[in-house]
Amino acid sequence: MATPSTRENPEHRRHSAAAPDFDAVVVGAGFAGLYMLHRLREIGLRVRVFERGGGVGGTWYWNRYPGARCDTDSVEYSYQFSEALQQEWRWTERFATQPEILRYLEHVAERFDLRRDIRFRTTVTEARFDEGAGCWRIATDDGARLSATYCIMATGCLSAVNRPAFNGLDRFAGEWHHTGDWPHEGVSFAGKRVGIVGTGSSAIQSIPLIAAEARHLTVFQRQANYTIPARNAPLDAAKYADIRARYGELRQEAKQTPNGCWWPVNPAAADEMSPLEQRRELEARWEKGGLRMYNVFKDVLVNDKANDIAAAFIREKIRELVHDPQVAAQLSPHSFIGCKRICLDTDYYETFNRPNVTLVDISDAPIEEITQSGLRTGGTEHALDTIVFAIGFDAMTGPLLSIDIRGRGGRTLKAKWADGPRSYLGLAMEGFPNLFTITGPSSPSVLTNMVPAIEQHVEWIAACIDHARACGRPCIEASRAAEDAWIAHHDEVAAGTLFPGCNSWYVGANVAGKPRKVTPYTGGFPAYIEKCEAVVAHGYEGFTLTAA
Ligand code: N01
Repeated sequence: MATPSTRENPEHRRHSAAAPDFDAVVVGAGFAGLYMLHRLREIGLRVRVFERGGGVGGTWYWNRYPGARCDTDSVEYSYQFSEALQQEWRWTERFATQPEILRYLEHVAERFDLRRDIRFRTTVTEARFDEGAGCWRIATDDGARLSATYCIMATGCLSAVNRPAFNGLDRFAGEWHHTGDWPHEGVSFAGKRVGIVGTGSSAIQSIPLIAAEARHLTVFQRQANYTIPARNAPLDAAKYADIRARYGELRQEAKQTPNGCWWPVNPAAADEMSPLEQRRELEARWEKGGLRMYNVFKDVLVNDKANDIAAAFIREKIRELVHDPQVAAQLSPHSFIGCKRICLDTDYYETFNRPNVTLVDISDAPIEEITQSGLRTGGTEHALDTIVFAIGFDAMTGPLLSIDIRGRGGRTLKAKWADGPRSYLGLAMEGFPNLFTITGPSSPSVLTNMVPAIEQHVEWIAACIDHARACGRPCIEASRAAEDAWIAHHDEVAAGTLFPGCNSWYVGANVAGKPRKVTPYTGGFPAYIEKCEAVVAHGYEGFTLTAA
């Protein structure tokens, strides 16, 4: 089918006072955008989705680096809104690889016929609320201009790449890549001297695979991270059949846990256990693998003494696994465990026993510059053919602030968030009517299993829009008082945890100049769901619904 010319295409004309072009615009076609489109269609809305990538998948479209895989069990990191989908899809491994998750999302897009409403390779650059017309005016990088009553940001929490800003990068003669924007054709490391900057999840997953292929790998570490063996394996057929038989019940159980996951939560605080009981609990969780170390003691994330016990246990494991005591010491983190995202690995610490791997501690000697033939730190130049930047993301607020969003009176989101993000439940904001954020700042988002968190938001937003339209008051806006109260509660809960005490992307510490603030809600998934449900039960308490 021929593409309509600019003149014929309604998305390329500026709109006047006529009815909006669409009922809703959704930005992003990852887990959140796909399900949002599906739900909005179900309630009868005309929807346009814009997606920057050339296909669906969001984070799973871009993060194609070696070893990329999910750190949440595949049987849980998947949609539950469709029992048929849940029954027909077959995961192959405990932790799915990026290609498998991408295949899953492509399957979802096909199965629910979603692609016809998605415009790919199109970045939304502006979203402005037109108070006169009561709609959002959207602009894209390919010149499209259109209007919609509702604007829903399904932009993801980790989709704005932290671009390398090192002096001299432009004169580097070799090749360089960012893990979050990896070439689709792959990268060959054979025979190469490779440097990797960063030791977060992306680096920890890719380092063992790059080391196995490269001539030499140099790892530049600023802060060491805690990582637990993933213990990935093919899914056991009998266990998987049992899960599928009880999927609904298990999903409900997960929603009762702070992280929205099936892993067992220890009901005991560390000081309610003997040293032997603590040890057994730690060993069991280390042996089982996965992120269950988050719940090893009830108080591990709020009590520094409990946290010290878990942290010391991991440091002991590092000393057992890494042959060189000096390297083991450098790999041992000194921060609280869990206040930076715990990583999962396959043979990460063991990789530092290889003769072709060198660890360079840059905690006291930041990278000075990239040279034509490598990288200089601490006055020493390291000769490199390829540099991998595994330096993470401008998390949670970055994807939203990369769009010029303007609410009532032309007020920018950037101005509203100058001292850190403010929102009612991470769903909506005062001054920005009919704008919703899926897993936005101040919702549990990255501290829970993302897919159920996304589904809960999508369903809440769809029900809210449906209600607003049905009662003839389609314009819905969070009140300043409700937003203030939520942020006060959010900040108070966060202050009672260990999260403020770490330089992590949860607090924005990894991006220069970003206001420091614990951004995800730390009160747990059940408390959050309860609050969202109470808001609805009290007639959308904290929101104002108006006719225009
Ligand atoms: O990014 P990160 P990531 N000079 O921010 C270092 C999710 N994820 O892409 O710790 C030198 O964690 C930085 O150092 P420091 C998961 O939620 C999930 O690895 O800030 N170093 C750090 O070591 C994860 O938490 C999965 O001192 C610099 C590293 O780069 C999140 O994404 C897989 C630097 C960045 O680590 C982000 O993970 C992968 C500089 N200028 C990711 N700037 C799965 O589910 C930064 N660093 C499997």
